[in-house]
Amino acid sequence: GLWRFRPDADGVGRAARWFAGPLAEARDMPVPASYNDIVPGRELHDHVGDVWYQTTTRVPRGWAGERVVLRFDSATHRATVWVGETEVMSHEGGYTPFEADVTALVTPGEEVRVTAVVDNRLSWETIPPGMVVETDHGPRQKYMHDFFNYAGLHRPVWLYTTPTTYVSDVTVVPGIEGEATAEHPTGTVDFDVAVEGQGDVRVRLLDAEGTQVAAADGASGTLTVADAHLWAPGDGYLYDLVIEVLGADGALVDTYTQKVGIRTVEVRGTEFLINGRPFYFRGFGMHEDHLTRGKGHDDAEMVHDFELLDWVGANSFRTSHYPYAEEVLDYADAHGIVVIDETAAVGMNAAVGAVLGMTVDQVFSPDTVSERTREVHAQAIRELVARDKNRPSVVMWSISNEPESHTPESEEYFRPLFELTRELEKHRPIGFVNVMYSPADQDRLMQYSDVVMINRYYGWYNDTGDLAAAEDALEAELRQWEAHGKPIIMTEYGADTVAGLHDLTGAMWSEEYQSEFLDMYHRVFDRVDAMAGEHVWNFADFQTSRGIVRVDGNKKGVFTRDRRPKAAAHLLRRRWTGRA
Ligand code: ADA
Repeated sequence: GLWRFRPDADGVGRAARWFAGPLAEARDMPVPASYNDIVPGRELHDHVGDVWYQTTTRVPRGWAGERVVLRFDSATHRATVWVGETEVMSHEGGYTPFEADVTALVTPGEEVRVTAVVDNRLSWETIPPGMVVETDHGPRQKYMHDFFNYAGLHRPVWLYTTPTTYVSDVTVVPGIEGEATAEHPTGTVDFDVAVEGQGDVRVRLLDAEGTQVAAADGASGTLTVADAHLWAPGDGYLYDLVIEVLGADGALVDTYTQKVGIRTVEVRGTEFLINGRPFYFRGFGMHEDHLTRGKGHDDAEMVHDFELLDWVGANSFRTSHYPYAEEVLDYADAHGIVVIDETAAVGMNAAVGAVLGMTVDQVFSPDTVSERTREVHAQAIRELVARDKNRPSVVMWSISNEPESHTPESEEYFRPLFELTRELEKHRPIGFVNVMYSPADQDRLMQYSDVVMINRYYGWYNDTGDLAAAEDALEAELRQWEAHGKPIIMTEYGADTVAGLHDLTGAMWSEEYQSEFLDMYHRVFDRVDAMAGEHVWNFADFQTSRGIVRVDGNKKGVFTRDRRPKAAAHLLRRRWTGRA
């Protein structure tokens, strides 16, 4: 709902103990939403530093005797939270959840005051990196990524309960016995349940009709499902793993239901296999980005975007360039949409930084992106995997978008992060997204990646306006990558396009150019056997910062920011669905 809100440019709020009482001189601010574009003018749009949020809510009387938890689905980029006057938690990283047990601080039947201070400042020790420069006109936020640094409480905040003995975690790893492509496959579900407190665990697997298909006693083991209905692209079939915790007297003390999709993911040669069948990624790099609410989650906007993906014939997307709201992943799980799940490690590239107005000689150095950044990055990977590990929609992790990847320093930075991701992840491929400044003959990171993911802009930033030259250059580079013997996914290709601008010569920025540009890429993809996917940049136009020369944001969307189709959307629909 509406929270009380107040920016704190001078950082006086903590010293003045603003959390200790009702927030004075506050205005109303919706949650979830980015705060930046709610109020006209630049004050909040360009705000640098802390903002304060506060709300009061009544704790239901029926919660007596329960454990009460306060959960923020995200706070961008770091936050500290108080319940009443007690500080309960702090969190770094803008796109993953955090929570605290607040049982001792709330009284069922009475009101509780929650205050959060949220800081949007990026530094060399945040993911994504950035910096704040002090100028005569006040602080300015500089960052090396091409999307607006929306901040605040973009996602829901929850007060929820559990019993005092409760299921605290569960990991499921699905599999298929024997031939994955068999007509009646036998599915397996490895499970591992953690319980806080004393209790015996019993698990039951129910199909979508609620019929029990397997069961077991114990906190870990493997369930076998004869004639399993597999989770597959376009068919988001989910089983319910019902976890029950039984007390000493055999009474049920907690129950938790985990959705499970039975499917396998495997890279074999240049093929990306889901359930043993080659999968070709069709879709987009996207953004959480809307008018007014910025990155704020909204179910109506989300469902509309998914309907547009379906209309255009997309089967997948990448969460460029940060973990998306959990509601988005829930929808993908339930509808069989395939997801490449990405951390917020975007902009670790000095060349990209230069384009975006930031001058850095070398992006990996003790003074810039360093070992300290790597610790924060590692934590971002841990939190992402912990959040999304059980999702059938997630078929691959991307641990960074477009980092410098041709220098020894970049290899030294990333090698431990690839190792960490492999330790955390037992059954999915992992990778990163290569930038055009680190081409095939220079890259040092692809050896650690299961799939070649590359972003290319031949015909836009390179061979600008010359699609014939771009076609040759693109094919030549794809042939080099093909020699790696791995599947290739073009994770970005696109041209800025002003909706409604038409030109008979196919001039850049026109709808004609965008269509010819995409057509050219598709011709090349169809000639290269190792291609395993095409994700157009971008699904929709999106907001960027003032630090980059753009007209009203990035216009590479095939839909406008208010989701009207450009001509290219129809072209993609014809290619991906065969329908006009
Ligand atoms: C990069 C980057 C994107 C993007 C694109 C562009 O490749 O990965 O975030 O905005 O450039 O449009 O320039």
